[in-house]
Amino acid sequence: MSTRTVARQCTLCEAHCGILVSVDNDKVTRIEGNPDDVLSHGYICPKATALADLHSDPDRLRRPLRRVGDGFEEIGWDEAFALIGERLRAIQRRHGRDAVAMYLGNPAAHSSSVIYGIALRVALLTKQFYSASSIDQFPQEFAAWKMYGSNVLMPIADVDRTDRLLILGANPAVSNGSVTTMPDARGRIRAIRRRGGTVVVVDPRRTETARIADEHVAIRPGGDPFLLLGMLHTIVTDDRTPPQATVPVSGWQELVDLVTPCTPEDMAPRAGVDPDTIRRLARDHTAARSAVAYARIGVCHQVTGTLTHWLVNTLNAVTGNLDRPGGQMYATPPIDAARLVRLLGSGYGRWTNRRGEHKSFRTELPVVGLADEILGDGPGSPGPVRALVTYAGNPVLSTPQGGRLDEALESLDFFVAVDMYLTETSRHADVVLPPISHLEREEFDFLFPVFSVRNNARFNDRVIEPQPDSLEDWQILARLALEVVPVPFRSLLTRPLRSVIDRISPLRLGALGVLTGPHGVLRRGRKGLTLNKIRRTPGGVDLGPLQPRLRSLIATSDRRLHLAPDEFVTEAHRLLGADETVSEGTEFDLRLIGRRHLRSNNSWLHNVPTMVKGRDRCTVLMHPDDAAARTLVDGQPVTVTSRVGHIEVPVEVSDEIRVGTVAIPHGWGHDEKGVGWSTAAAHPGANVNLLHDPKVTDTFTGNAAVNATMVNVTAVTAP
Ligand SMILES: Nc1nc2c(c(=O)[nH]1)N[C@H]1C(S)=C(S)[C@@H](COP(=O)(O)OP(=O)(O)OC[C@H]3O[C@@H](n4cnc5c(=O)[nH]c(N)nc54)[C@H](O)[C@@H]3O)O[C@H]1N2
Ligand SMILES: Nc1nc2c(c(=O)[nH]1)N[C@H]1C(S)=C(S)[C@@H](COP(=O)(O)OP(=O)(O)OC[C@H]3O[C@@H](n4cnc5c(=O)[nH]c(N)nc54)[C@H](O)[C@@H]3O)O[C@H]1N2
Ligand code: SF4
Ligand SMILES: [Mo]
Repeated sequence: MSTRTVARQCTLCEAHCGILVSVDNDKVTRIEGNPDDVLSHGYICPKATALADLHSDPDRLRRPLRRVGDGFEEIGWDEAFALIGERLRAIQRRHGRDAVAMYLGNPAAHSSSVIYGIALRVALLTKQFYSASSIDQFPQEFAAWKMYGSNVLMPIADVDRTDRLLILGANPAVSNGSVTTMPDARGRIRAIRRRGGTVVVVDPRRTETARIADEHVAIRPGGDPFLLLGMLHTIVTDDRTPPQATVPVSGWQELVDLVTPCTPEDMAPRAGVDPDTIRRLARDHTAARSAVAYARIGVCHQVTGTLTHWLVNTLNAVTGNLDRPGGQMYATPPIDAARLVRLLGSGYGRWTNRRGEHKSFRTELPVVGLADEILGDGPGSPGPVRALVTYAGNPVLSTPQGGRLDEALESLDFFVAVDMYLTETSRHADVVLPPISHLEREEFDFLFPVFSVRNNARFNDRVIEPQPDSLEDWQILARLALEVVPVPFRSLLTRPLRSVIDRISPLRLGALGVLTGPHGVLRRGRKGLTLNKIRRTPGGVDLGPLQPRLRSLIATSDRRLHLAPDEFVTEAHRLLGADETVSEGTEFDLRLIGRRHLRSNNSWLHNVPTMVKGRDRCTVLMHPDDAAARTLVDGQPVTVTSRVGHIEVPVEVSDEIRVGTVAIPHGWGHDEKGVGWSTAAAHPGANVNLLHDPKVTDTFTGNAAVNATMVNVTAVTAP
């Protein structure tokens, strides 16, 4: 038996494209798109092949590491767990439960092991819990909670059936969709136009998505709430009949009162979009047979993140496009995760960070505050957090800390990183626990079918047998949970408890979830799904288009859709009355936004040679007029300075970006000592998050607002 082909999904980003992996004696010889995959139909992006490089990467850790002096040595798993257990238990005994913090990163969400990440969090019983969600979709969740009663009820865009797609602050042609899982977003967008529909992209940059759309609206960064208020003004002025919806609606009059004074003429300067365009966008949204506004990271990363997502959802609802084909909808996934957890509550405001600036949401605190919770007021008076566990995250590069997180991690009493690399973050750890590679996992994803544009059930077969004495994330996390939970007679009980836990694999839980889920045999009889049935169907099982189901999901106490939650209306009034000219006329004259590249994925694919070959990608993108005004030329090294930091990158001159705006990608800055990424070290780039102020956040959630930081750009002066 030499060459085999295994069907699974690429687990690098939310699209989870179906792939066929050919293996010859445990060596991957080819990765290609699976034409039979029911969601991606053969599409893959260039990153899929990185899965093989990641697996064979000599820099990838295979054994646990323990810190000795400035370096690390390999140790056995049992020894590692015993050491961690002792230290974490001692710290919690001495300083209280909240002395141990936990951070859960993005790839955690791409594996069913995440269930055990949550189990570890519960076992730690700490209020100091953080995740990448607070530099990501917190605003979207908060808006969903207030409008539909649960943070998990974020509606998704039915792109495969819509007649009009209005995209704000997302670049799906590169990202392949997020909180609307759409592999081959390019193909899906082209299909809208082919069937006679229209696509409009609202973005300060003429993005890869804008280039294949019917229209690009180059909004001013942060201008979205004004654009949306102006559109809603037009809609309610044209027709004051309350909207029809599949559930009863409240707040219509409050919404009308709010938007009536927001004329497109008044909104135009603050949106950076002319009044006629605002009116036209509004009328086209209303007139289309079906239409959906879809917004993502570009608007989450704003001080107005929550407010903007509320207005986006409201625009869809008032034009009759919520819970109907072609509009904003909810999936009916094989494991109905949203339905199962929607009544849990949002945990908003149950506790705060030590200074009382940030409220807990989803029972976590925003990650922008983590460094401060560790460092406190300095060496004599540290913060409440003395130890940290990170799982699949690299917050040193991915969160705005003004450089303080590096220092904070170094000052911890104890730090455990569950990661397969020595990263800018895990290099500070006392123990690093590496899981097996993505291709060694066998699993059933239960999260992204909740956000997919078409209902589907797909299995991930194992491609390569893991080496003996290696562990999966969930096994590592379950062992950690056992180590930290206060168990009487630990030495006697650990072994039997371990054998019980070993049997509760995420796969077994998944099988149960499918069986009892909306498509499962328990509900549908013999024709229904089991995990085995899904496993035997290599491209997955197609479960049909999205279905209206808000009526059964809505979780507000009065089971109404809330169009105008009080705090949003109040905040909108505050925003409309605010003086926005404060930051203008200062030494910082450019607005910095982010950008993503097809061959990059946050911070951790830069060690794969094929992902970093070619032109330098960590550049500051600048309009020719702005470059000329500063006598800068393409490729020239420049210093980008904000109120809290400065970095050096080359300038890239292009008219695809709006005048007055510059863009730098995140996830770079691999030049720290002790990082185990040898390929990445050869073209490190710079960490853009050193420019972002952790104090600038979304008003409601504390989500990092990294998309309108004021900066200046100057030529690097000779030393
Ligand atoms: N300025 C700016 N900052 C941003 C963003 C932005 O647009 N602009 N985007 C933000 C967004 S949306 C996100 S999601 C965050 C991401 O932020 P993070 O999740 O903190 O960072 P990643 O770069 O995804 O790092 C993932 C880490 O997990 C490890 N890893 C990969 N796979 C696995 C696995 O299967 N198991 C384990 N245990 N480890 C694994 C990798 O080696 C890497 O160290 O970044 C955010 N930061
Ligand atoms: N290739 C690749 N794919 C990825 C990732 C990756 O790093 N690389 N990361 C994955 C992750 S973790 C996530 S969360 C998703 C994110 O997926 P997307 O949300 O599609 O991410 P971005 O490409 O960052 O798109 C954000 C867009 O917002 C624009 N923007 C910035 N400020 C504003 C503003 O004020 N208003 C408006 N209207 N637009 C603005 C930016 O120019 C940018 O084009 O992508 C996922 N997919
Ligand atoms: S878009 Fe690319 S990285 Fe994302 S799942 Fe598909 S192949 Fe993988
Ligand atoms: Mo993300």
